[in-house]
Amino acid sequence: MSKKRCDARRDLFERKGMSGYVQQRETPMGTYERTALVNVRVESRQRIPIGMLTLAACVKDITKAVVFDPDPDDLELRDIVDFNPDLIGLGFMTQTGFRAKQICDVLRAKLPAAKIVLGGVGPTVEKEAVFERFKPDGLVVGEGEKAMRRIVSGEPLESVPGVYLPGVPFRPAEFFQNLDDLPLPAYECMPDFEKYLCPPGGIRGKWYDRGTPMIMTGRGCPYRCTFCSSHLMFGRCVRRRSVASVLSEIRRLHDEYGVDAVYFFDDTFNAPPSWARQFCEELLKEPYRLEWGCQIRVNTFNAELGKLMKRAGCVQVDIGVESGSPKVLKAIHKDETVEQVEAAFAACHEVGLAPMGTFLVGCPEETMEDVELTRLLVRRIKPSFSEFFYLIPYPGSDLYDEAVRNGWFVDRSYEGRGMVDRPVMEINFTRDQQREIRRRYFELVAFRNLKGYLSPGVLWSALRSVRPMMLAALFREFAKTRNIRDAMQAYVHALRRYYAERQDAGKKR
Ligand code: B12
Ligand code: SF4
Repeated sequence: MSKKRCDARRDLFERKGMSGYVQQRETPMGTYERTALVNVRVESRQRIPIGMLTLAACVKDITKAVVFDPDPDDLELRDIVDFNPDLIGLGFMTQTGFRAKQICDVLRAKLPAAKIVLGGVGPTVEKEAVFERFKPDGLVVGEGEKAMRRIVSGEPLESVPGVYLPGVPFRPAEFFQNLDDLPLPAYECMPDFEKYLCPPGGIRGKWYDRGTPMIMTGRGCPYRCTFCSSHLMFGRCVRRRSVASVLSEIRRLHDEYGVDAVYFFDDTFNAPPSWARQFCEELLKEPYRLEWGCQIRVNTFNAELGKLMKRAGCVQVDIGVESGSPKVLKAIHKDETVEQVEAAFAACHEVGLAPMGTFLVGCPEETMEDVELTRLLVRRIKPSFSEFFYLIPYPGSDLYDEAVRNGWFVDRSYEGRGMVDRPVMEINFTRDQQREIRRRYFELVAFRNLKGYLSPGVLWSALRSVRPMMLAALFREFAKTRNIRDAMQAYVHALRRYYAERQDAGKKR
């Protein structure tokens, strides 16, 4: 490709911004004809890979971009190999690094001519180590859209801001100051996208025939929880899309895909609360009725906002409570108080929003007295749903440095999907003690959780959707693994397949 053509295209890109590039051209103009964007997943549960779809949207006019989301046990990667890409983008978290390496090795062997570029939070927080382990052609640190666009356009990797290459001076990635300049996720770049629009969806205790696709309304979080590494990707300053831009994404999902529920995966939906308020007011003016869930912080929430959210269709809010002990909240820099937690849950119950609480096990400074404080708090606030996680330090977070400094780690492999189910540090409690604490927490909320999931509406919808192939998948998996969780996942997999096939058949008719 001539330098002149490359420069001309770059000029255009600079002038028009990325949003000008949403049309898929017949003849791609980029250096790479076919780009495979591969989402790395270790769970059989599929969620729409919003990051990869946004990357695809930014390059699809200059390359044939296809987003793949291979199953964790797919070792052949036939779909990707058959696509025969000349550029492969692999996106992964620290947690999914081992599967990314597997995919990288398979694709290298089967597609030796293709260039491989890594990106996502995993490579971002450990660029040197990941580069050393994968030996890719390039590694993108931070937000990937602008860098990916430059790469596909044919710019030498070493001159692209955001690309890390050993021995080459590193320049941080350019990011979108105004998120409205980002194109909407390119669902059409995922061949089996319809498979992801499937019940029950991610809002607990609800059943949506088209699932609950994920929407990000902003990037960045101003808070400083020690266990979080989100700021390394999106910074500490919140950038919000305009309400109009978010509504256009919802409208598209509603009009083109029949979606009637979504989940907002922003780090904090109500930061700042003024944006959340404006969003609800505008959503209320839309002609359709949408149900939705989101993640909120308690220090910027009150009954008035809750009431408005409820009126605008919000049915569930997820709240990271973490602990009922002021001492522990302080140790993890949560910057919220137990009183604020109680007030927020009371407000949710008052206005009719189902609050889900997530809590941590094994925090710094946590003793049995603090565990007891958490148990008492759970009793008082009565979450509609509760989840309890072991505290896991991810590279790049303050907690990680603290854990290394203090020798708290007992398991640093980050491998396997069991990661989220096993303690990896011993601070004040042994691993067995942490397992016991978590078991007792779950005992405390078992009835409430069950009651929430087994609402008559959900049960009826679930029963109506049962098909022999799903039961067969469930029993087959249980016979193979003797693990009820794996069996349930196989069931959900079969359910998704069934819905996708039904939708395909519907389209053909
Ligand atoms: C949604 C989400 C999830 C969803 C996943 C949805 C999905 N489809 O993937 C669910 C709920 C499943 C999830 C689970 C977990 N998550 Co999570 N999750 C998030 C969250 C809130 C948003 C991710 C997202 O979609 N962002 C929006 C898109 C646009 O960003 P992105 O995906 O990062 O992609 C951009 C860049 O990374 C880059 N990029 C990505 N891939 C590629 C590839 C190439 C080639 C290039 C060039 C660029 C590039 O460009 C993209 C566009 O800018 C983030 C926090 C955050 N604010 O990002 C945490 C986060 C990613 N999760 C995190 C963690 C720890 C987890 C869990 C391990 C938690 C747990 N203990 O269970 C599990 C792991 C699940 C698993 N088994 O793999 C951590 C990751 C830390 C780390 N070092 O890896 C984060 C950062 C949150 C945190 N508190 O620190 N998560
Ligand atoms: S855990 Fe949530 S609130 Fe805390 S810093 Fe991370 S994104 Fe922000």
